[in-house]
Amino acid sequence: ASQQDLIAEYEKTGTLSALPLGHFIDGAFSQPSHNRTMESFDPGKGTAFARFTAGTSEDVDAAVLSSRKAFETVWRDMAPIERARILQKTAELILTNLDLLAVVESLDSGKPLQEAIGDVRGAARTFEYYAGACDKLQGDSFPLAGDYIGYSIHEPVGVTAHIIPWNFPISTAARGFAPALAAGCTVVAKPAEQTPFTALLLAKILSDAGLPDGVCNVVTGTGAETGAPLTQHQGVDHITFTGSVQTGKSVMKAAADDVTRVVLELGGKSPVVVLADCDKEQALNGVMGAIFENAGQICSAGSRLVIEKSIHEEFVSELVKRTKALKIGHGLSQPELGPVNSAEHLEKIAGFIDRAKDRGARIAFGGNVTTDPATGKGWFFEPTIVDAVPAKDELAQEEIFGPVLTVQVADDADQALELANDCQYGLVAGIYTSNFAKAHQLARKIDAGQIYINEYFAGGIEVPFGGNKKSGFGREKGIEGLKSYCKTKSIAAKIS
Ligand code: TXE
Repeated sequence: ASQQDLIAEYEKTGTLSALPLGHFIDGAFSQPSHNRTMESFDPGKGTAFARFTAGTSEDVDAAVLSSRKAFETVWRDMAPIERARILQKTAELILTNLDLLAVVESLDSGKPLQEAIGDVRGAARTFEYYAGACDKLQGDSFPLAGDYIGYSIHEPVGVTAHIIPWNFPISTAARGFAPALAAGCTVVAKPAEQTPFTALLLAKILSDAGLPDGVCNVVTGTGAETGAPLTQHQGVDHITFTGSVQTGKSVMKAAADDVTRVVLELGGKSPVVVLADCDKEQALNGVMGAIFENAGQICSAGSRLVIEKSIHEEFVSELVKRTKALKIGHGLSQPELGPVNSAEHLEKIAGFIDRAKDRGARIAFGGNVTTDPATGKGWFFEPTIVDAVPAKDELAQEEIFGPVLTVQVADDADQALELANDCQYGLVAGIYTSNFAKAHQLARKIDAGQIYINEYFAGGIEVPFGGNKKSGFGREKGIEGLKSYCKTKSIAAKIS
């Protein structure tokens, strides 16, 4: 069905018939065990639109067992080029199903449809990238004395667990599944309970592309009832977790119990450093996208503008003008700013701003809970700019995960660097300047996993991604992301 047909179906019936109800285990959708289901909500309306299975630890056991069997009997030893063909076919089928995946993603998460389309295209690109890497996982050889040889090979780590958040459901699933599968690992995924559907649909697409049964299983449900049993499971060899710092810590503890490998991609409070010599138009566009894309619910959102004093007033007043003009609406109405993902999350965002107002914060624009102007419904927060925030203020230190930009004023580039680093997180930093040397000096000195110069969110699947400090550790994407799913085995022999 086309985008228009799907949207018409949703408007007419309040749901979509293409949505599955069960887990995806052993190559098929299962019936909900014990008839346990829960609701998924449309954040743009604040109403439920579909049900899905509330999994249990028994379901997790079944999925891990299935993945273990598939790992040992079929996937680990399949020729890399055969794996590559399946991943390449998956990339193609994701694009064939683009309309369905994008409409479901937009409906489930609330994000603007055009952003969801970008995410789905990105997921296809991720599979294409790792398809090409399957048969290039080369080892090394080592220079030993004459009568010895030494070499290394990269073996798949085994069964990999993927705990997926609600802000980028299909992107995060693809970013984990594709390199894991390319390396020869099998997958058990637990999508967020707010957004379960695209991971399920992706598992079905993988199966349609020829992935053997059990190589990719998806179990839905809450963090406590399915996520925790999965991360604690002794049959799991590697955990990829994307989510909050608090849950990340408990995942790391669970991993420690069994000495399981773990990659943690946690929150951020990323600075966008704008220096007086920048290209203003470029910087304004960058700052707007960095904070208002996906309503600021991005781990790498540029949520702190660190701006040089001499251009502060002029820059912020132009930002306010543009922010005022943003078209707010339901994700499927192609707005510039959609709702936030849940009622609880909206409350959390509002709490940050209410406390800031009590402290006398300078709200340059926005600052209130609102609704879709077309319907008076949904979980929306006004795009918000808070000016001249002190470095130690909660707004400059804590992840809000909403459309709220905190402005910090710096006397010069040195102070901008200090402010940029004065934070518990270290995921991303943006730099806007026309001075090449200054840009790269700052890039070296800012403590973050990735730096974007003169274009926020620059880069693609080729570039490794991950955090420093409380933003986590381990890297996803790129060849480094693939290596995370491999164990290096060194082999040395005496040949005389
Ligand atoms: O995260 P959780 P929440 C940040 C953001 C947001 C806050 C809370 O600031 O406001 O976290 O969001 C699963 N064992 N980020 O509560 O709890 C859960 O079911 C195993 C940043 O949604 O971390 C979901 O699938 N799994 C972030 C996933 O963990 C558990 C993206 C994330 O949920 C579990 C999302 C447990 N004990 C939120 N408890 C980013 N880095 O992009 C929950 N889960």
